Amino acid sequence: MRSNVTTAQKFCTKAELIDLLPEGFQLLDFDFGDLDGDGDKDCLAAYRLIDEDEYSSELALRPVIVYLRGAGEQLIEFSRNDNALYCYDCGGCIGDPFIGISIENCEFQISHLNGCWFRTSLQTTFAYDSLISQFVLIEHKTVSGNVISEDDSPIHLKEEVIRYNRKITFESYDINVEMNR
Ligand SMILES: [Ca+2]
Repeated sequence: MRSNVTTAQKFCTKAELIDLLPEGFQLLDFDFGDLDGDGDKDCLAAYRLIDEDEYSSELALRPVIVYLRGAGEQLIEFSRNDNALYCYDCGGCIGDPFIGISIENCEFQISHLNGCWFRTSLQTTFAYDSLISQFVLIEHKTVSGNVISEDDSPIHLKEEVIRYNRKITFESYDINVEMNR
């Protein structure tokens, strides 16, 4: 009987995550779920600087951290990326393009939305690769189009999915580099 599962899951609360806050940062979003397929709930968290507005956007770090549930039932930082989120004013008319992060079926997603009349939503998906014990880029999915019709014609949105070959690790991923290739 895996008694540790029940014990671990009862700690999956925001309070548990607050104890892990990097100094100087506050939570943007978080989610709990099994990321590495061992049945124990792990955590994904996105952060912003507490005084973010006092920094120029290119210097304002927005880390995303993967925490895996260790043998001692505690969350342990496994992987960090400071370049997986767009900057706080990179969303065009929308301003802050960050939508959220989520965990589903041992994968996790980072979602953005930017633009004005022409808007693009972007969902970036990573998954755990047990061969290299790293999270790797799986997919970029964009949905874009004019969201305001000038002549009452139907709004047409274009969906595009780019699949990756698991060679880009989460830690090495840079959203600005990959989206400008
Ligand atoms: Ca797990």
